[in-house]
Amino acid sequence: MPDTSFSASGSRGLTRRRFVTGTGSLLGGLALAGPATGASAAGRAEATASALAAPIASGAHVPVLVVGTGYGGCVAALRLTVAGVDVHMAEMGMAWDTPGPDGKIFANTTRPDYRSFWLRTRTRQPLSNFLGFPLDKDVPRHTGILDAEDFAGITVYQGRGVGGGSLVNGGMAVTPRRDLFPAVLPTVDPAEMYGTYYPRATAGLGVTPVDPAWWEAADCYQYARVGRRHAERSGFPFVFVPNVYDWDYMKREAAGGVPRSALEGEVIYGNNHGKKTLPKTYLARAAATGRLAVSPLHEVTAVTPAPRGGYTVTLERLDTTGVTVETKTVTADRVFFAAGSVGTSKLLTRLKATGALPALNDQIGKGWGDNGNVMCGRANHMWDPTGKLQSAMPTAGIDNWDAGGAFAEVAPLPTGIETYASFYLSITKNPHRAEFRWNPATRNVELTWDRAWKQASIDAARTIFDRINAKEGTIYRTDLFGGNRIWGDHLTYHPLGGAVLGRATDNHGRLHGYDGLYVIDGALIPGNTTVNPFVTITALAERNIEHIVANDL
Ligand code: FAE
Repeated sequence: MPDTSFSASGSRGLTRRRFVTGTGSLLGGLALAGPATGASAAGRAEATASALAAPIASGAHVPVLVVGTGYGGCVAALRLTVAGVDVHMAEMGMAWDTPGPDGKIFANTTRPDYRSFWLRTRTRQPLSNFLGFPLDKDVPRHTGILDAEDFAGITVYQGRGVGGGSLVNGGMAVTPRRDLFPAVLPTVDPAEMYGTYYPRATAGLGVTPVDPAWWEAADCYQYARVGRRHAERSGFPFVFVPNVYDWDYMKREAAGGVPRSALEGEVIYGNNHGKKTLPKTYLARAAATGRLAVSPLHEVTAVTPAPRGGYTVTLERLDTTGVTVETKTVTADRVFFAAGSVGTSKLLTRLKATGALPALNDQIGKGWGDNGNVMCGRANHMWDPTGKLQSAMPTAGIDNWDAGGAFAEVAPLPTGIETYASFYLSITKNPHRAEFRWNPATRNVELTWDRAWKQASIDAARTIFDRINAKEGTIYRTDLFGGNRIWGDHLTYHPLGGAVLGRATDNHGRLHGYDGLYVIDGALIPGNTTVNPFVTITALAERNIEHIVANDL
C-alpha cells in the first residue's frame, strides 16, 4: 500500500525566513516567505529561487559538482552541505524565478506558450488531440520547462529547470508495496528502505495524504470518485495516493480565497502555487546552510580526470534560445551525476565512447525502462459526468499489479468543460529494457527502444480497462492521441535506468572505474518501480548519500 506517513522533521529548514550569504553560496537569495508554524509550513512556504546571480566562474575549483537539480541532485546537495561540504549544482534549465508578461512564472496547461517546451518551435503535448481536433501549436523556441525528448521508439518527457522533474510532475508521492520492492531494487535491503529511507524521503519532500472527508465532497475530485466507483464495481482495489501538493492551499482554492493553481489545471508546465517542488523543500534547506551555489542555464558536456587529481568539467552556458554563449571549464574533486535517467545515461555513454572516461564499465547505458507507462481514456455515459472542475493533482490509483501487472493512476483531464471521459496513466510490468548507444556517424547517443514493446503494457492495462468497460457498458476514447488510437503508447513520463545500481556502479552509486564519480538519480533504478518513481529515487538517494558521507568524505 502507499505510504502515507509524514513527519515534521523534514521541513525544519523552512521554519525561518532566511537569506543565504555564506562563502561559496552563490544561490544569492533563496528567500522563504510566508508564515512558518510547524510541520505544514513546508506547504505554505512560498520559496522563490531568486537572485541566482553568480554562476560558476571558468577556472573555478569546487569540492563537489552536482550535474542536475532533480530529486537525486537535491538530496545529494542537502546532505553534503549539511555535512559541511560546499556544493555547486549545474542545471541546464532555467531558474524559474521570473514572471512572464502575464505576471505568472508558469504557463497554464491549456494555454502552452514560450515557457512550456524545451527548445521546440511547436508544442508536443502528451494528449495531442481532443474531440478530433489537434491541440499542438507553434511556440517561440525557448528554454522552456518541459522537454519532450524524441528517441526512435519513444518520446521521453522530462522537467527542465532548477528543481528538475518536481517542477512539472503531478506530485503523486507513492511508496511501492514492500512485497514488490525486491524486484524494484534487488541489491538493496528492504528493511533499511522501509525503516529509514522511505520515511526520510517522504518527510523531506513534504508528502501528505488528502483529507478523505474533504475529498468525498470536493467538486474537483468528482472525476476521481467516478474512477473509484468504476474500479470497485469491477472488483479492483482502489487506493489513495499521497501527494506533495499543499492540501490546505487546495482547499482555499476551492473556497475561492486564493489564486488557483491545481484547480486552474496547472501541472505539466509548472504550478504557480501550492506544489511543494524541490526548490521549496530539499533545495531550500540546502541553501539555508550557506554552502550551496547553483548555475542555471549551464549544461555539463564533459567530465574527464584532471591532471592534478579530481575532474575537469566542461559547462556550456546557454541563452534562453538554447545557444551556447560561453564554454567554461572548472575542476571538481567529486562529481555527482544527477541529470536524470536520460541525461546521466546519455552523458556517461558519450564520455565512455569518446575517451573522456574510458574506464567506465560495459554496463553504462544499459538497463533502461519506461516504467511501463501507457495512457488511455474511457468514454463514460452521459449520466456519469466527471466534472468541469478537475484538480490537476491526482489522488488515486487502481492496483491490479498482482493479477494483471498494472497500477493505473486515475488522472485528471482539466479542460474546463465536461468531457464525460475518464483518463488514466498506467504503470505496468513491462519486461523490455533498452540501451543507450553512441553512434559515431551522427555523434549522438541513441536509445534502442522499440515501440512494439509497449504491447506488453497495453495488455497489462487492458486487464483493468477491458473489464471496467464490459461492466459499465462503456468504450475506449479514440480521440486523444490522434489517428483513432486508443493507447498513448508513444511516450513515458518515468524514464528509469541506464547506469544501474550494482552494475554500472557499486551498491551505493560509485561509478566503477573512477574514484569520486557517483550516480545518484533515476538512472540507478533498473527500469521499473511498480508505481510513480520520485519517492523511490529520493529514498535511494538518501540511502546512498548517507553511506557516501560516512565513508568517502
Ligand atoms: P530529474 O528530476 O529529471 O532531474 C534531472 C535534472 O538534470 C533536470 O533538471 C535536467 O534539466 C538536468 N540536466 C540534464 N542533463 C543535464 C546536463 N548535461 N547538465 C546540467 N543539467 C542537466 O531527475 N513521478 C512521480 O513519482 N509522481 C508523479 O506524479 C509524476 N508525474 C510526472 C509528470 C510528468 C509530466 C513528468 C515529466 C514526470 C513525472 N514524474 C512523476 C516523474 C518524476 O518527475 C521523475 O521520475 C523525477 O523527476 C526523476 O528524478 P531525477 O532526480 O532522476
